[in-house]
Amino acid sequence: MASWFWRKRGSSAGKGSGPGPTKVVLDGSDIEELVGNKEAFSSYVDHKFQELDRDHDGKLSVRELEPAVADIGAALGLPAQGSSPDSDHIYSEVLSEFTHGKQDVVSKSEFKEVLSDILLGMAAGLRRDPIVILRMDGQDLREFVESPKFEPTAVSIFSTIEPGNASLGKCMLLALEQLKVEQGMPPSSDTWVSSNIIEPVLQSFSSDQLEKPVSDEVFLEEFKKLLLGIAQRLQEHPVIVAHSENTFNGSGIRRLLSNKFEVDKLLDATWKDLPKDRHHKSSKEYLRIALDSIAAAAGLPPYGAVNEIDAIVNEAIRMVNADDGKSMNEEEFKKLIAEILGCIMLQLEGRPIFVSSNSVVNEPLASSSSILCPAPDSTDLPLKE
Ligand SMILES: [Ca+2]
Repeated sequence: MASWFWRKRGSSAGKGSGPGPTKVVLDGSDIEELVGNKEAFSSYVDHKFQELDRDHDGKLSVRELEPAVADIGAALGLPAQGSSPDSDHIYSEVLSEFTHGKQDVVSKSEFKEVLSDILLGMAAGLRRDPIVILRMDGQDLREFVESPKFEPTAVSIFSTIEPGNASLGKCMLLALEQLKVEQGMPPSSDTWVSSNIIEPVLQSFSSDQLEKPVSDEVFLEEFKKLLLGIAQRLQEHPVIVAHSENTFNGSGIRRLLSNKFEVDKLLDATWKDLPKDRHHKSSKEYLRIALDSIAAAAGLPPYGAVNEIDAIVNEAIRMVNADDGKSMNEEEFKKLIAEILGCIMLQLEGRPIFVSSNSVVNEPLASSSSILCPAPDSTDLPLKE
């Protein structure tokens, strides 16, 4: 996905062969434009299909679909297949979208239909929560280090590290974690960044020096050197970072609760799935599971994903005395859920929770994510602004 947008914005910015833009916002409008342009989308599908259909039998086997699924996964920001059961589950969902869960070959029209659905789904997600793609080439970092902001920032970071006997190396690594993408530093917790950007620069320091305890003056000087080294390294190996932000402000719950039909349908279905005793009652212990299954419809993250939200949910359950472990009938269940959602909504409206995340999407930009790159012969069509 990234490379597709990249080229588009890069060319429309009229920078020619110069360096690309350092910031691109993915808000889904480009995807909608491609899918909405019949001619361009058909030619895009033709090209992709041809590319995937290795044995040229006019159909795609599950094996032939695999690269497409991997690309869609990468475009969705998923880690590579096989790296976590959660994301593997999504990969198999994408695959079964294509095969409808049973077929083992897919025709071109089926491929086109499903691809269009998936792309539009992604576009809707991006419209809700845009992703900002940042190209970090060291320039912002150098500017930060050379600005008057650097010293006070570094001093305040150093003061939070509890120097004591900590070595220079340790202090600098801890300090790097506290620098932000806005300051030009890609996330140092990322393994690619750590081994390809930070490690090589650290090697230019003597190990003797790195192991010594450090004063704030020495720290300031050496940290500056480290950052300038990193900036230099980034210039040679720019890092692409996908930055996304979500604000949970209760508006999703308000929207849901204002639609009685949708709430009833959702709660009926949720109640049906809960385990019951022989009196058709369920335990209040299952309320949390029920809440989790309606989280997406209420614009909330899944339980366990955001600590601050989990705390609000726990507090809401406690506030309506839903944590007594007693059993409830269907009517009580619906009333409790509505009360809990109301509590969560008021909390979030009063104090919205902001979550931001950064992930490094380095290589795909240049090479892998081909499913969402334009076909060479249709390059001009979807690329027009
Ligand atoms: Ca085939």
